[in-house]
Amino acid sequence: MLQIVRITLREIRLPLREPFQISSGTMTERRIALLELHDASGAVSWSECVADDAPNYLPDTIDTSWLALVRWAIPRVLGERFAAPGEVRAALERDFRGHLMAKAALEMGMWGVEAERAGLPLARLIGGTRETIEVGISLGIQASPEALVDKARAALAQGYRKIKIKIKPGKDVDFVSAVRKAFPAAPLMADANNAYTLDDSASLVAMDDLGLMMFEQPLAWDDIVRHAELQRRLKTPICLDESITSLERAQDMVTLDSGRIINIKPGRVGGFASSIAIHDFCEANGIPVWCGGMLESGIGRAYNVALASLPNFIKPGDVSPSARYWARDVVTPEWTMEPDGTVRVPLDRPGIGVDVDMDRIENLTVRKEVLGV
Ligand code: OSB
Ligand code: MG
Repeated sequence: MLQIVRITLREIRLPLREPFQISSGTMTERRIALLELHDASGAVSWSECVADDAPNYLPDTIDTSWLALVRWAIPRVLGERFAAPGEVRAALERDFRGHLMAKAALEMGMWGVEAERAGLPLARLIGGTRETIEVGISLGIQASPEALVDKARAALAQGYRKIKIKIKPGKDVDFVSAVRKAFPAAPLMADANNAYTLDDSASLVAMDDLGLMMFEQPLAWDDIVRHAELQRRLKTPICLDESITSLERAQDMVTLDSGRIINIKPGRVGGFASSIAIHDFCEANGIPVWCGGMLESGIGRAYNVALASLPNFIKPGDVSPSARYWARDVVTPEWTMEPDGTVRVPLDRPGIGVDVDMDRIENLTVRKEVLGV
């Protein structure tokens, strides 16, 4: 029986080693909300909210998520008894719309606590079958095609199994073509973060013969219908990210053929129960999935690694090692990548697989709120 008696919410600020530019904005520092969850049994675990400062990815921000957690989500869970973490989602969904990133942070934390309680690695608790995860890198928009080629060369030399190139109109065909020309056989893909409309699909069509693994979320963040029209114009599979916020949206994608691959980010879909449901549905329908990332600290990364150990995560995920993002992470050991481009799933200890560096967290904390006893 899970029973959370206290949650400490913290906001930390973590500067990125280099700015990360996507079509809708540039990030130089992450504002990260962390949850420390205490169970009545004495088990403790941590989780992370993926919402950032601005609503340029989805509507959620760290400040709206904080409010949703304090005012609505945490009060539904605190002191309540749950037979299993899979039951938390229903408690958070009843008459409570949206705020999926807040719900996900709390729900995932309950899986982390249950893993501690049960004495199981998180990956094993959820039925993960992999011992290693294949890793891809997500490269932000660069100043020139030459600069991008240099970044891609360095990433391939480090062993990355997939290179994802952020694009937007005017920073697309020349950039992606230059990388393809330099590395004719490399596993490449492009992510537009909603920067296109059907009217300017010509540049996507112009990249259709570059042998890309997929185009990620070219059209609007909440669109399913227009992506189906775009998919009809392209050979390259479309992968949806922003548009897939639930199992139902994944079903819609398959019904309409709006895309053929899904990027699952647990923080975007409301947590692990929803992620697992989407994973299982995709597996049954021949849709490959991979685990996306939101520039998480080592705490959120632990959940992504555990999730990506499920069997239908058959394409490399955006689960780069700590050193890709941070001068120093908030966990020990930090997440590392092997020379063959894989991250090891921590299977030798219960829980999320890493220790939280409390001194570092205290130093980085800019606000804190304690709920419960
Ligand atoms: O679209 O996948 C995205 C980061 C912030 C917001 C949106 C996205 C991303 C990434 C980063 O691509 C992937 C990573 O965490 O390495
Ligand atoms: Mg994306």
